[in-house]
Amino acid sequence: SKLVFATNNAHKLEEVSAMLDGQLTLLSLADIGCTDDIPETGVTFEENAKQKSDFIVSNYQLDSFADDSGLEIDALNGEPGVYSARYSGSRNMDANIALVLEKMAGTSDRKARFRTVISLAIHNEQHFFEGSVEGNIITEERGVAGFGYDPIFIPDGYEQTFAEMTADQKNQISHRAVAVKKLVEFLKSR
Ligand code: ITT
Repeated sequence: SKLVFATNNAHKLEEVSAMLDGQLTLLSLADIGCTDDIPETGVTFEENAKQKSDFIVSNYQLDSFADDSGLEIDALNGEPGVYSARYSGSRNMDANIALVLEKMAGTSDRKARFRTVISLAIHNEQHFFEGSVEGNIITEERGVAGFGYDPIFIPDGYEQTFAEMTADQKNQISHRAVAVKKLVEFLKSR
């Protein structure tokens, strides 16, 4: 059976499609003709992810999952967190990264993590799958691959930022990979 991936983020769709490697047939929002601005008003990843998957169930009567994710920086009390996509007030990632680096200037505690919560709405049931990856924020951007905050995040145990890794490398170890593996295991077990 087919599952809608309720995201407008082409990078998420590409990463998750690569991770699934054909194990599941995904429908994109484009595939189902959804051009709505899906509401995302929660204050937690769980709430936002659930809003996105619920929206597809309510409006399209299709099973669906959604990914809500972001970067939590210890020295910024967990910011940008659920505000990661628009931390500077817009979706401009140059501005978002610049704001993070400015707020972190002179800060020696660089510890941070990426988190993903996947909400699965299937057969009128609700399930959540989480993934996170610990790491550090560097002081200037490195690398051009990936998306979002990848150029300033080095996962623990590595020397490259996510943006210096190949897509395959990032997709082996990322927060999203951890959550997607749990989603796949769950779907296989049913
Ligand atoms: P959808 O809600 O349509 O899925 P979005 O980009 O708005 O797309 P979120 O609300 O979950 O998604 O915001 C997540 C933001 O966190 C995203 O825009 C990036 O800035 C950042 N982010 C999430 N995963 C990331 C990753 O793997 N690498 C770098 N940054 C990431």
